[in-house]
Order: sequence, then structure tokens, then C-alpha cells
Amino acid sequence: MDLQPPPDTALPDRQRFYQAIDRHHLTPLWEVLHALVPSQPQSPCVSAHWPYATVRPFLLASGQVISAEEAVRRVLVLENPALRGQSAITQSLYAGLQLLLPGEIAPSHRHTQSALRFVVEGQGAYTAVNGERATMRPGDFIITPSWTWHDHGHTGQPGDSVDSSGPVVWLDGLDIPLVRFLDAGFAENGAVRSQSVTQPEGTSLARFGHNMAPVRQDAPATLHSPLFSYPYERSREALDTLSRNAPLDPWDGVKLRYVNPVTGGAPVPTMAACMQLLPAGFAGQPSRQTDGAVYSVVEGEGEATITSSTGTSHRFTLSACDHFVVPSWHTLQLASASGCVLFSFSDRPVQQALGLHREERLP
Ligand code: GTQ
Repeated sequence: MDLQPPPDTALPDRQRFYQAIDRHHLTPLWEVLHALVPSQPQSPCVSAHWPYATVRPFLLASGQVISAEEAVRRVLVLENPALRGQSAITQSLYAGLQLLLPGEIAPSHRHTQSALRFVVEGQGAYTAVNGERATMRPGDFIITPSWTWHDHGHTGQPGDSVDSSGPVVWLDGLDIPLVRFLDAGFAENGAVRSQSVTQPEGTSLARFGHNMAPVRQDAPATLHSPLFSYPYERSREALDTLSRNAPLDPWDGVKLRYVNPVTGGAPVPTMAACMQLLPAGFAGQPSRQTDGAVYSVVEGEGEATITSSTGTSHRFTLSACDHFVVPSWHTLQLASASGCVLFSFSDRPVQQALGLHREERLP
């Protein structure tokens, strides 16, 4: 008489089956399906905060360890604590703080990765893009789009007026992990250390930065903004005016995004950037987005409470020049007793182009 096999003998059979197919580089979907197609984003990233009081001494010490020229780019990378060794702050984005000292040059190169700069501290440095220099002042937002030649320099001298005799520090945001994921990275070094200036500073701003555009000379057919520099004084003035004249957004305070003035789209195709003002006494409501974002505190003080979908929560006390990261689908709640200005960037245009972007504003 045949005995029914006990139910648990199915398991060894399964394991034997898995071993048999494993040798042929086959694996059963049903063991991983739930993780492959999660019911909601389950980012491996964690929220993190880099107080400037902690980072600045190391950044200045890096200036004693290596020259900008030898380093090519003297940057301390902000690595997500859960992605150590990957030079990534989120799954798609890279962030770092770059230091340039008076008289230094970071030599000309170009790469398919798009970059944005947000100036954190100091006077006297410039970024040159496509033959035009953009002076870097704290709060300025500057782009170096994919495959454009760019170099950085600090024209100050150690003995100069206090204004330009000090270090200049800026936040670099690049789509390095995204381009790496797509295996689409190319790079070249320039034939000269610094590209020659072919148009005076301010030319691009005059052409495209005043809600006007050239008449006969069509806007260049590029995916990126024809404007390379977005000066802080203008963004700040816009936020100030809106904080007085318009209703506050209960989640964001006053928040504007940087645009390509020709298309209204993002300044570079892979990254969006925003500037926001939290007025004194602001206590924001929580929201979450599928685009993880990197923040730079421009002015003032505040608090960011970031909670993962599993309920792990961190509250960061923010001061000027601090940086922090909000991973995908983590709720962010912002508050400021005395007022605060925040810069942020994310991969939102990529998600929007692919129809993937989602946002949830919680009560
Ligand atoms: O300034 O070109 O932080 O190529 C990383 C890679 C900055 C740059 C970074 C880069 C740059």
C-alpha cells in the first residue's frame, strides 16, 4: 500500500530542485517576487545629517593633504551610511563638498554625468562652462550639464581683502550612480588646464535670465538649461516676496523650483533643484515622495524629522551649511522657530519622464 508522503518532504525536493537549476544560472522567481515588486518603495538608504561644524574642519584639513590640481576634484563625498563604498547619497545620486583655496585650479574636463553646484561658503571662486565663467557666491546655483567642458578656479590671493582670501566650499550634486547603473559613463580631460574665456560673465544671464530669450537666434537645442548660473539674490528675493504676499504651503512653506527658462523643465534632464523658505514659527506637515532628496541649509536654523516606512524616525537639528538626505518614500516634516532657507535636489525629472513619480501629502 502506497503511503502518502509527509508534507514536509516537499521542502527537500524544492531545495534539490533549486540546486539543480542553480548550476545553469537559473533561480526561482517565487522566492524573491515580494522583494522584486514591493508594495511600496523599500529604499536601502537611510536618512543622514552632516552638520557643517563636524564636516568643515575635515574639509579644511583636506586642503593640507592634497592640492586641488593633484586631486583633480578635492571633494569629501557625502556617503549614505547604508551605502558605504558606493559614493552614493541615494541609489541614483552622488553628493560631495568641494574645497578650493585661493590661487587654486581644478582642471578642465567633461563627462556624461550632469553636475550641479550649490555654493556653501566663501568668495573668489568661479566655475567655467562653455567658455563663460560664473562667479560663485554663497547660495548661487550653477549647472555643468552632461558633456560640457568645465573647470573651477579661485582668483583670490592669500593676502587679498578678507572677501576673497579664504576657502570656497560648494556642494556638488551629480547623477553618477544613475549613469553607472545605465553603464553610460564617458569622460575626457581637457587639453588645457583652464578653458579660455570666450564670452564675458553675465552673457547667458542677459540672454536667458530675464524672462526673455533671443529673437532670431533660436534657443540651443539642448536638453539642459542655457542658463548656467542662478544667483542667490534673485532666488532669495522671490522667496521673500512670496512669504509676504502669498499663502504659505502647509508642507513646504514657500518653495520654488529652478527651471530651464526656455522649456520650463528641469535645469538638467536628470536632476531637479529647489529653494524654499520656512518663515519663523513654521511647523510643516509631513509628506513623502518617491524621489529621495539632498538638502543644503542656506540660512537660519530649523528641524527636519524623517521617518521611514517601517517607522524608524530621526530628528535633525539644522544650522546653516548643514547637509542632510531624505531617502525615497521617507516622510519629511520641516519646522523652524526662527526662519530658515533650504536648497534641495533630487532625481525627480527622471522619475517624471518615466511616469514613476509619486507624492503623498499627509495631514
Ligand atoms: O567638479 O567636475 O564632486 O567630475 C565629482 C565629480 C565634482 C566636477 C565631483 C566631478 C566633479
